[in-house]
Amino acid sequence: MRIDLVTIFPAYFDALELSLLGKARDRGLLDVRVHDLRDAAHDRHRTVDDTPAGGGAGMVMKPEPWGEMLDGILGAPDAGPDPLIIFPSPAGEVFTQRMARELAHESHLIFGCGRYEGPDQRIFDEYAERGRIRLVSIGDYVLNGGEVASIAMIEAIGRLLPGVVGNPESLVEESHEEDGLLEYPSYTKPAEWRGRAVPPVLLSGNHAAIAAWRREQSLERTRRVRPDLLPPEPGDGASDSPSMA
Ligand code: 6GU
Repeated sequence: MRIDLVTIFPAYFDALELSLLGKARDRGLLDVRVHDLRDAAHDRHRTVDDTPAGGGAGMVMKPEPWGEMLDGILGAPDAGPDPLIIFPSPAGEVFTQRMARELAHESHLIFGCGRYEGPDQRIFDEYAERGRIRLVSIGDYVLNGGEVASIAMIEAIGRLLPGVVGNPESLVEESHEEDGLLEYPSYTKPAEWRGRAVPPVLLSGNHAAIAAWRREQSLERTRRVRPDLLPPEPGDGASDSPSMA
């Protein structure tokens, strides 16, 4: 997979040289290129922002540097056949494991990292007309820019690429995978630490009992901290609430 990143803080993406993703890059599974948006700003101060039309607080990113940078990436001879531009934004659709799985099938992603109030709307309009663009949020809170959100998404997507994670089975039994439940708790040796024992069933060698215990732990944890992930129980529907009677 090819990934281009456009940012005014390229150093954020040094983190993508570490760990599994760094190894995936060394092995040619992932081709990451970081572009400094200021390289496409040609005034003496390399200005990328300006005051909002109509007034108000904050600054808006000027369209010209974004246009030049994105045109350059999209028009390069080695661009993918149908690149997808992602603009991290708290105003976007919410990123999920399902979206990570979808995006892992793309051949070329371009992450546009906005700062301030984000890019001029005409950037979205221009590139939506010329190709594919999505605004994506990583959750209901506000970051200072798209860089950290991009790193989170790239890690979630990158680890799903074939060959990136050594043992593909370790991808399956995880929170949000397969059954949509949270992961069960994990233990290792020693069997007792500070008076706390590993649950005996895990040392029993009884694989069916272990699987049943893990399933129950997943369900209990999901009910407790993320009941929104569980399928609605019969009788939970709005149509059979008393107020609808
Ligand atoms: Cl993608 N960007 C910013 N700036 N804040 C966010 C976000 C993205 N997702 C959640 N908060």
